[in-house]
Amino acid sequence: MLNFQFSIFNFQFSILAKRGCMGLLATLALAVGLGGIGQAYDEVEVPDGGTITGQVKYVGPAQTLAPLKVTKDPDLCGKEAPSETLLISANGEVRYAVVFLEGISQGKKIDRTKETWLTQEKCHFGPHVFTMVKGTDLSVKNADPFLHNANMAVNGIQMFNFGQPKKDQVIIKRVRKTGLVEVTCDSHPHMEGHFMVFDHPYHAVTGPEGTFTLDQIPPGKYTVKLWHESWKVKGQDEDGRPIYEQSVVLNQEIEVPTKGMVRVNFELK
Ligand SMILES: [Cu+2]
Repeated sequence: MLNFQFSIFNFQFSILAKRGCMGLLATLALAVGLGGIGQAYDEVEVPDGGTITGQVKYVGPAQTLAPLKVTKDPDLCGKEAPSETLLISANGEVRYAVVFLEGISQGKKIDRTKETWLTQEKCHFGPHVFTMVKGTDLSVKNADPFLHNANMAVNGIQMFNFGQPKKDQVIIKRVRKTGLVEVTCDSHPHMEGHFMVFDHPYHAVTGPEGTFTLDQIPPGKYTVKLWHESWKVKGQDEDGRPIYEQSVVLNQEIEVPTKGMVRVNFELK
């Protein structure tokens, strides 16, 4: 078992080092935290569940992320695209952080009717960050009148890679692995997005005001985790676009009261 894990470890490292996109330690921590290793999730009634609510704020030095250079299809996509890597409101609230419970093995039912969409429009993946549940479908749409492809790697290992040459073409894929997925388009190197796949329903992405809520949680002690893709530049690609350091992962230990609420705030700096 240890040997097997070690070989995966090395494989992930080689891919990640090549892409220069994300840290190995963060990947491994997330692989465990997302419930991907030898753990199942049981759906039960939660009559006395509690709620976790909170906000993510940026308190570090002022940041101005440069727009990304666009090298293809400028008529529709322009010559530059705004960066969505660190979106901070005037009050310091951070959008597109993922907040989730680590290693929860039992709780509320999973809503499998919820649709998950990823749209390629004007050379942009939207939404930039989202979450979904393993065993549900991801619908990928190309809204542009030229070729995009969606190249998806989960924990650094390729999961899907398909082209979409036609406008309004939709391809639906069932997602069968948990983990952190990086999405890129080989035709437009500035395009990128991220999503996380869980085997449980306790995860959320912060909105424009940096807020999140996780509800119907069985009372008890938990680790709440935050993931953010990172905004700290460590280099540049061949077209001058930034390459960022490893993802930011924060933890907090909390206790969810019976039918009560606990507030959890995170600070990025
Ligand atoms: Cu593209």
